[in-house]
Amino acid sequence: MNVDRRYAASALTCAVTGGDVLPSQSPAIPCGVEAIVRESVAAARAGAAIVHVHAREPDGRPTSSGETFREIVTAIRRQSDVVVCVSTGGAPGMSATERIAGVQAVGPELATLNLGTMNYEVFPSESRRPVVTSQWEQDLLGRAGQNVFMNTLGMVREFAQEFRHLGVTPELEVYDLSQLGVARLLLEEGVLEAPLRVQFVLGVIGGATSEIEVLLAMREASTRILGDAVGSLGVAAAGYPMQLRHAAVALGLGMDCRVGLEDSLRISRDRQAESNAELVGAAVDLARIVGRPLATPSAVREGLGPWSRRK
Ligand code: KMH
Ligand code: ZN
Repeated sequence: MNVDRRYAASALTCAVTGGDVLPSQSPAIPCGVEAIVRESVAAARAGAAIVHVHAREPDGRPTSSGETFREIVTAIRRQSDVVVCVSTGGAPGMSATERIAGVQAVGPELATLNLGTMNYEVFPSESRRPVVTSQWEQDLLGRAGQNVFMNTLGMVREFAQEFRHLGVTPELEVYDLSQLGVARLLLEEGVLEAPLRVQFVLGVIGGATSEIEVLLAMREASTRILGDAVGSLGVAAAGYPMQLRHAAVALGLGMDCRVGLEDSLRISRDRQAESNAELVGAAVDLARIVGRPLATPSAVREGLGPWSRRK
């Protein structure tokens, strides 16, 4: 990657709903096609160049239905030129077949490729468990301490092959230093091709923590391990205040960044965000304050990798 990012634009992603946070935690989490589309379009209008999309039923339950993903993405495209990134992270308990279904149904411009198997806990201890109202949320909380995010090397290779076949650019989700080694292996094998889109996901229990020093260490390591193959580097950090602190630092460094309700429900210490657009608005303000231009959706499209059919 060109290390002189002094004047470069940063791409802002909004992760609008996710599969981990629970609707009982915040009324702002969009559930059902209509709400997910509405929040995505509003996030784009507020300044996000990319929306990162999971699918949920109207009752909030995460779904892997290809049809639901198709409805969401078709409706977003009708109203906005935002770049759509479909998640293959899915939600706790989904199989590999379920997790790739949205990508197969939609053939999006971007999709996530998670690089390693790891413990993955959103509500690890009793004190961090929210009060929930529905049975499926109770069941999910009941699985605390047993959650493994499966991303075997075989799965990652299969997902990557499918992406290539469908013309989808992978966004590499990197939760830990070890996963940069996986990216290098896949690059050497020809399973992945430069330029790589790398996104650090920090602050998940089971992955690297979210101190700013960790971001700087991962950034340094990615340059050493992947060298010029890195096309873009971004960060998504979990929770308040780290989501917005990382956005500020990433924007200062000319990196990409991600905000949104998937990763953090709060806009300040004592208030929940009312919408994804509010979190995007905060990141847009930070970009303005630190003098960082934000990439447009078409600039993001131009930087997509060699598998993209939409270049
Ligand atoms: N929920 C994030 C911590 C994905 O969707 O592929 C991880 C994530 C992965 O966004
Ligand atoms: Zn996600």
